[in-house]
Amino acid sequence: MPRLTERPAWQALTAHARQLRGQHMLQFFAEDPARARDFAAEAAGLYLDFSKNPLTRETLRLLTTLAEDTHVPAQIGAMFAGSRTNITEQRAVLHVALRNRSGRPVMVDGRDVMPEVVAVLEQMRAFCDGVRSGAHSGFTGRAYTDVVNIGIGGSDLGPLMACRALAPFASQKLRSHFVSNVDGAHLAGTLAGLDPESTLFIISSKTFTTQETLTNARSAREWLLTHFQGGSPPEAVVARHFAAVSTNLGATTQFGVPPDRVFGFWDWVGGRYSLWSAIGLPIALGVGFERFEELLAGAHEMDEHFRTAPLPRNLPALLGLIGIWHGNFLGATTHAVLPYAQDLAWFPAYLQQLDMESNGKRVDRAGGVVDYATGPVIWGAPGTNGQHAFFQHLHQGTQATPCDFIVAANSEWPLPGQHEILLANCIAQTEALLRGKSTEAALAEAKAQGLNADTAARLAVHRTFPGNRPSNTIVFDHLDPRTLGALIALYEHKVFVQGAVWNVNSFDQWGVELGKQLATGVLQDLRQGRASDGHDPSTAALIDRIVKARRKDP
Ligand code: G6Q
Repeated sequence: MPRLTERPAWQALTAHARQLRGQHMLQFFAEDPARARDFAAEAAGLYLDFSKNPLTRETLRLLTTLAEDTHVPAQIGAMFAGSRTNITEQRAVLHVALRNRSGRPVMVDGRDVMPEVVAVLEQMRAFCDGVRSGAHSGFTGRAYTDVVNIGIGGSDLGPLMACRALAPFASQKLRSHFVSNVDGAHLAGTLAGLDPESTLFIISSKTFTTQETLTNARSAREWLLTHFQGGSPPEAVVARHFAAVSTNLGATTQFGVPPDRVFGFWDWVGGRYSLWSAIGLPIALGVGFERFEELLAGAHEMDEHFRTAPLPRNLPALLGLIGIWHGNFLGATTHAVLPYAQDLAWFPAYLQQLDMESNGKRVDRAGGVVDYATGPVIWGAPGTNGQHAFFQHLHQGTQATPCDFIVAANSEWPLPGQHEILLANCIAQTEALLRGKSTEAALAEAKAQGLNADTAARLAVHRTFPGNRPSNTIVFDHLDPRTLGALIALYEHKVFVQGAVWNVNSFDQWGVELGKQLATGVLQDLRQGRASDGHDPSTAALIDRIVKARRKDP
């Protein structure tokens, strides 16, 4: 099989990019009156406008050929069919089974996993109903008022992002908190405002070996037991104030979590794809189990679209292929995610993990080092705040950064007038990035402001915007559980499509595993008060410098 970059479809795209260089998107709109209509697609309540990208109908045709040539449709089918898509860990990739509402079986090694999936969902439903109704209570019989999720990475970012995104739907009686960092500031700062008698901890860890999570969990247990000391049996207290989500049931029992409060999941669920499993328990507790099911249903609707829609109308495929166009043929190295929604404040960080951990890979599935760019740097922040910060770079910097603008037409909050302002800013930014402002227009504007001809001419060049800057816009009616489910699934599958074309394994994360191993030796050095042999000189000097500084600290 020829290398990816040597394939005719790749080479055709390279030549095509050369032809399009220097052309302005406004020209594409002028030449193709149906562009705005045809360069948009809709599924599962999400409307995607991709017309403000520097591409033509021919580009889309060539990108689709590339996807077909790299067997993207077959790879999609294989994932849904339970193949061992994660080849380095020999695991199926079946987060789609967790939200499978179709009644169809999902087979792994000849066995239908759906009965187990449904059983854990039912266990979650019973627990959520018990906590929310007050039937499950703390050791002294007080209803829980606060849920603290202790987890990190995939066991934190998904539920955190979704809980914040669905804040308008959350119970006022049950607040959710997320502690991930081993920096004591995170746990101590969170616990400072809480009452141990009405606090429920969820330890979320697929492996139940992650240093940060177990350290925070032990400290939380100590905080709890310190409050209850004097007569109360510690096991009984822990049993009423802890639940756990893990695949390591032996370790959760050892920690003291009773089996009926342990929620299992499976090795075919990757950490960053796990919010649909019991890792989503904080979401279900916050918004109620029915709404959690709506989240699953929205994701399932997107799954069905992804599985069946032809590539040119397939939203995740379009987003993925457009990203490949930017990264591999136009030279973009980063991608901005700009939700015009304060409730989606954690969405860029969530996508950062989803995308960068999945496709931040330099070796293809056959073990060869790739000679093309894979996953870009993902970054972003909610609008309109970003406009007052980094948008300067988007408009007038030397690089054209592809952006995704994400916005709901309606607000869930009781200040409807403000939402129009938010919407206007979002739409205006995409227009400004497209159109820019010519030097002549800037000059006329400066003169109209009363500046003299010299000053106006001097400033006009600084006030010029090249335009022709790319963006996608994703619009939906409401940011509700169903839509959020579809939105997350859209990006999960976008990442899948890109990994499939780049021929990388999007479902392992050896970079994270390295982090899990590395700190052990340095920790020993810090504890023994000097750098041991074997470090490079810089690391040894850093360890010694920190040891010295800590000795001064009383
Ligand atoms: C996600 C990664 C990683 C993982 C965390 C937490 O895909 O594997 O972010 O989720 O390292 O791992 P545990 O859930 O095992 O504690």
